[in-house]
Formats: sequence, C-alpha cells, structure tokens
Amino acid sequence: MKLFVDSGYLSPWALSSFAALTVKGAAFTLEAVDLSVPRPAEYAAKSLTGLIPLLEDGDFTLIESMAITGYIDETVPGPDLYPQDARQRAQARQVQSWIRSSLQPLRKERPTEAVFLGHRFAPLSAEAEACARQFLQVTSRLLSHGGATLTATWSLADIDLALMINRLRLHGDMVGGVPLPDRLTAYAAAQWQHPAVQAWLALPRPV
Ligand SMILES: N[C@@H](CCC(=O)N[C@@H](CS)C(=O)NCC(=O)O)C(=O)O
Repeated sequence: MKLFVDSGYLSPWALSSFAALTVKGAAFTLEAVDLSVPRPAEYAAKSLTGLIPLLEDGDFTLIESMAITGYIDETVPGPDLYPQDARQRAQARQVQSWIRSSLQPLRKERPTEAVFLGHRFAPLSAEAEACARQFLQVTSRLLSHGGATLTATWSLADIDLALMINRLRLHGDMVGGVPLPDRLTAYAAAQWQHPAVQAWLALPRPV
C-alpha cells in the first residue's frame, strides 16, 4: 500500500491515516506531496479532489481520511482501529466527524504548526475563544467517565481528539482565563505517547 500525505507532515487527517496503517503493522510506503505547488498530473489522476491523504492499494485509490481508516480497519489484519461494539464504534466516529466538520475557528487560529512545529500565534479571537470553550465543554463531557480512552477500548478517535486538545495545550493557551482541565491535558499527553503518534512526530519536517 501507499499513503500520500503532505510533505510537511502537518495534516491531522494524514496523521489519522498514517496511524491506521502503523497500528495495523501494515507494510506501506509514505509518499510526500508538496501542497504548495500544483499537483502533478499523475497525482491528480489518482485523487478525486487532489487533496491528501490518499491511499493507494493496488489499482484502488481512496481519499477522505475516515473512509481510508475504515477501509484499512476492514481489510488489513491486525489490532482494531475502532471498537467492535456498534455503539462505541459509532461514538468514536461521531467524534471524528465532529472534529472534521466543526470547530473551524479553533482549527484556523491554532493550526497544526502549533502542534508539530512549536509555532506561536496571536491570542484567540472572541470567536475562536467561544469555539474553544464549547470544544472543552463537549470534550469534558466525553471524558467524564474518567477512563484513559474515549470509548471502553482505544480507537483512532483518541488520536484525533488528543490532537484537537493539543492545539491549545501545546500552545500554552488558557481558555476563559483558566488553564485547560487537568483531565483533558492528562488524556492528550498520554495519547501523544502512542507509538503511532511518536512515529509521525519523528518524520523529518522542514524547519
Ligand atoms: N476531509 C478530508 C480533508 C482533506 C484535506 O483537507 N486535506 C488538506 C490537507 S489537511 C489538503 O490536501 N490541502 C491541500 C489543498 O487544499 O490544496 C479528509 O478527512 O481527508
């Protein structure tokens, strides 16, 4: 299999797909795509939208990280990427979908350069602060059970959720004038130690 990701290794959706293959222990090659220049015709022919990530499995190509990780989970032997239980699996995907479709002000003002490159950005605008407050409220509810993972067993949603928390945690943000809840920071810090995340962090990023 081949996984096409951004050459800066900054995309959260690329991380999710990379983690899926890594957790499965799949043999794959990582292809870096330079997003700052027009895609080569060969890539445009493979990718419906021209976006990354893109998974290539023989003559089959797939975009959209949640479709990619679902396909990997169903076709590659190895540890589960999502819970076996239907309700828990749906809860994990609920969180992944929420993160991908919402929270835009927070994602915009705390881009992944804050997480992967240590870049520092202006204080959150009122809009992003409100978004961050809502994000923390929802995430606190999600993790109110006090467990180490979102659902009873680990899933890829844990990496997605930890990355969202880390946009604030690793930037040193306070939200509403108070530090992030301890439970959330402990959860994100622990998930960040996951071997698949550590393998992603070890990729050579341009300075
Ligand atoms: N919903 C897609 C999002 C994919 C996406 O937005 N990819 C961005 C990088 S994070 C991209 O390819 N940007 C390049 C461009 O817009 O030209 C997924 O989950 O895979």
